[in-house]
Amino acid sequence: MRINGFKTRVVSVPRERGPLGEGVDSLASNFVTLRLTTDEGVEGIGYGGFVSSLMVKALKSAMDALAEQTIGEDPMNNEAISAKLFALGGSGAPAGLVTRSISAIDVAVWDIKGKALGQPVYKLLGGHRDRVKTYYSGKLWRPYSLDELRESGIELVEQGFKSMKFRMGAEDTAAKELARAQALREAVGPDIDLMVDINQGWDVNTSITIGRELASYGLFWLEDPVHHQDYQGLARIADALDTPIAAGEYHYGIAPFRHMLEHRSIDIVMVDLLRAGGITGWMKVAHMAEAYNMPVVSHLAPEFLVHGIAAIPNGMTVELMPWAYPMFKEPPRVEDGMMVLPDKPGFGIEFDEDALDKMAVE
Ligand code: SMN
Ligand code: MG
Repeated sequence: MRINGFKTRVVSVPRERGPLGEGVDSLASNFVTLRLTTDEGVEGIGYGGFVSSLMVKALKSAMDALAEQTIGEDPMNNEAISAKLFALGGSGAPAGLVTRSISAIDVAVWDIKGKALGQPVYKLLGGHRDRVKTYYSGKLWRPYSLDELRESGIELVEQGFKSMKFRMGAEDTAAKELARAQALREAVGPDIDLMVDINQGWDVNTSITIGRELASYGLFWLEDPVHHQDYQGLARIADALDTPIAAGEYHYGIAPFRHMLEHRSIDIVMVDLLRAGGITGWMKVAHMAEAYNMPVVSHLAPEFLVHGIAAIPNGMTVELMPWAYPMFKEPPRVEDGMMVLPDKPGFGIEFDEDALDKMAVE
């Protein structure tokens, strides 16, 4: 079987306002959808995205140029395809749009592998379980007022979610930051797992000072308190606090995870699909984390990463960020707070072409 063609298109998908501020790109997510075809009629899908509207056309150009280079390749050879594309995309230090493009192509390649072999991707990757914990992450953003936090938290509990993530990191005093945690905890009660994402908003001392106060709200994890490359700073925070520190979403490729793990910067390893290099890179990080006795959590793209978390013994929970869901016919189901793996071959999801037509840019 050989890859014999591809199709990309740019779409702008409306969504809940947020995440971190108001303004341009706060009401829609931009994606480049990818269909990779083969001479045997098997087709794989993927997408690149989570980039600004300014960059999305450049992402499409990069993806087109790299996808062109997969023509004639055997889609079973994901490592060979990935190595070839990284070399062509700027061997040495590829990141940014190059990695995001290669990741999308890698996802489509894995979709083809699953469909050609008649197996869901999570089984090809290891098949550790067929339903996984999930937490809701598409609300409780930074621009929410305390009242909005309370109301949305209660709504999510009413919808059956036992676990959810909110945001802090932009208030001008520690008291205002802490008020957010207090408001949400009081609203949802003691039995709901609450994660908090700081999105690199604090420095080390602020993280330790506020982090100690946060302990009384029983948080499930504290995410990205400081700049993602401050490996030693994160390690100081992780040492000082009992609340587990989660980080990893901002890193491109696999080597930064080695540094975070060696420095004991984190307690929970968060891996982004599009920055890690697709499923191929994501799985390498997941296995590296296992060797350090650490759990892995997914970042964005739940429709694909539910397969990664289900495949591995150290998969902890899937981030339910529904931003890409309007592009698909049947996004993964959630039952009793658990995401259920589709039993169809490949990733078990299909683009909704009518929806894509309506959201197409140009
Ligand atoms: C996040 C990152 C990118 C887009 C939206 C939200 C956030 C998360 O850091 O962890 O979900
Ligand atoms: Mg985050």
